[in-house]
Amino acid sequence: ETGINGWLRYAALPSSVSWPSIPKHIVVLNTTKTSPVYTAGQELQRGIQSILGQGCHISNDKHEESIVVGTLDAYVAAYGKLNESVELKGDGYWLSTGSKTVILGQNERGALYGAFEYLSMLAQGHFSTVSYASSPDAPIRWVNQWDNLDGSIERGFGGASIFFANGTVVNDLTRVSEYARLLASVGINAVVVNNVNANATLLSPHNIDGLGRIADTMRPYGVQVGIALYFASPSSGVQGQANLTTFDPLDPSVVTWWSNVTEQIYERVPDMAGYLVKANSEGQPGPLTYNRTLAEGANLFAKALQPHGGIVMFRAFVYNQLNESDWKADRANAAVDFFKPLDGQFDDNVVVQIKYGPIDFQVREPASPLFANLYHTNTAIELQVSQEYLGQQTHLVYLPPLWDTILGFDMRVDNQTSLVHDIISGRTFDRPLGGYAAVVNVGTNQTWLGSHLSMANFYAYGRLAWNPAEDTTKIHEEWTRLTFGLDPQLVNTITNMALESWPAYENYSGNLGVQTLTDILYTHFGPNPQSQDNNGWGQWTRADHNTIGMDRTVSNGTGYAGTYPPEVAAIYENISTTPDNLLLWFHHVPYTQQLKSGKTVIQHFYDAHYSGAETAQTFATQWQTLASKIDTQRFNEQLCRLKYQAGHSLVWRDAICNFYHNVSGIADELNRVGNHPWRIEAESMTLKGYKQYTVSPFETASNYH
Ligand code: BDP
Repeated sequence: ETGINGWLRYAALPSSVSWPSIPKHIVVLNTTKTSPVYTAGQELQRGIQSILGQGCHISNDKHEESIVVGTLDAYVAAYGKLNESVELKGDGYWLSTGSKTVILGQNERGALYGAFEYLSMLAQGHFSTVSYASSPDAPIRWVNQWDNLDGSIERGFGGASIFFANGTVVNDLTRVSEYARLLASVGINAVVVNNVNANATLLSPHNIDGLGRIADTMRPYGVQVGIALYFASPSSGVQGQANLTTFDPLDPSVVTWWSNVTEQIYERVPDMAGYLVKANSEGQPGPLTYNRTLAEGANLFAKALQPHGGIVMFRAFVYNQLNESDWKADRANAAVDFFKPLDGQFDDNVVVQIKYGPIDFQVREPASPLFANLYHTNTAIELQVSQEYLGQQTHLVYLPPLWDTILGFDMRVDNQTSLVHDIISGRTFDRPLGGYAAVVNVGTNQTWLGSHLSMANFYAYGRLAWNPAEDTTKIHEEWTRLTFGLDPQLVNTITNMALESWPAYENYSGNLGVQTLTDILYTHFGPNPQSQDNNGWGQWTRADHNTIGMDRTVSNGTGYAGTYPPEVAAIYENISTTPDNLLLWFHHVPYTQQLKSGKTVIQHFYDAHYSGAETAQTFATQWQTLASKIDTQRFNEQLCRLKYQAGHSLVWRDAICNFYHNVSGIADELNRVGNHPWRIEAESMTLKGYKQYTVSPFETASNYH
């Protein structure tokens, strides 16, 4: 198997599982081929055939023993009222199984979600009768692709774009349809198809037609298309559009330009989801270029979209490069600095899309304080399924436990319980819109993400966006059953590896809240601790010979701790109440500072790096115990990655330990650092087809080479 079907393989149930009789008729309450209800019927037929080996007949005639799928309204029109009182929110479904199985959506895609849920039960061998309603926690459940029109993908680790090549939309959209199927199966309702570092040429009439073809391909799955915009498009000379001399958001000609282009898009894509905008960030133009506020910039698009029902996802990832000699400058403060004063100034169809932490998708960050500072603004969280700083899919890192630390974090707004997931769902501040976005970056590789095991992150993202309270271990078990099989040993082993993976990665990359210590300047891969300092990106360890960590207190530091509501701010302000795993995020301390565990900071560094790398050594061997239970191709491909991770975790361990050993001059109590246990030196091997060279940064090689 290549992995192309992800968790939708519909593998035949093993002979050890027995099941009750399943209806052989599928009644589909909408036979229009572009309808998600029609898709649901097709999917049910395909799945039941494949999982149970049972053929089903699809029709819209009534049958006593049947699976009925459609919207709740269509059902009531055809069959009369349901016996139960069913309350569904937007996109929700009702599922009731038995000799008559009923799958009803609040809308068309809700019915499709219910059908996928039913098939997931069958594929996992669950046949007990159930009757329940399920509705998503939030209306916005999007993914962002960072695809460029030339077919490359920014931070994409699974091959080239499935959407674009040579400046335009590809002809063969088969993979786009398969992607929509995966997305719908976990409740994702829209995908922004192009990079946030956007290109204006997307807006040419030819490319608008291409977007139309993408939307037509995804519509049967209930997945809407959105696009990322280049703020300066009006003056970029887009072929087929007027070319202005300005992109000032308050200039009437600019306002007209955007409303014209938006109308053209809706003519071709009547259900376009909306726009995603990265402005005044990392060199991108934006409203600040004309001394207009970010809200004025966002509202420009909101007004163009409003008549069509579209929404603007406006990114809070706005920051200026900082001057490192200014020790009070702190990039972590940027989002609150920029957006808090604008609270209440955004139109109702604007959603501020906030990365989960204040910096940038690091292995450990506190929850972004911006979530707690916008009372009158819709918000969404931005997660990253692409493991940009987290091993780029060559390392196994199961991310949901990390996301959980943010989604379940209590901000104590106005001294009340206010979990991040309640803020983004709109509950806390009574907002009409909100939800989730994740950078996913699938590519043409048959595995989608480059690694079979990374697909668990994609799957779990959808499940959590639907229900953030769901247990992340259970989600992983479910994914494993669907992806690899029902054998309990297999499910336990892979889930165990997954649960160990984020703590291990944090341990061998960067712990105590010091961030990943990964190369920050360009690749974002592999250790490069010194690149964390002396750069304008503001991800600083502030390490010197005696001390380490960034003082973000109000009393002595950058003031960042004070951007949280008072109860949380008080916790982070003090070393004694700051959790160890964020100590160096908030405080600048001596290497000899004692942690709550009783260890010193530096000894914890050494121990954690050794222990993380040691755990990583076990992944390949745990995987190998499953050799007879997994098909050869997927087994071997994953094994290769896990072996790579085992080796690379040692590179990480030694690079970081050596670096801080050199800087601090403090010995490892266990005398391991510098001795490189388990490591096979390249210099002591016979090099065939390899040559020696000097490695940069030098810490990544034990002997500079
Ligand atoms: C950073 C990525 C960069 C993105 C940026 C963003 O390295 O490629 O353009 O985030 O989110 O993490 O805009």
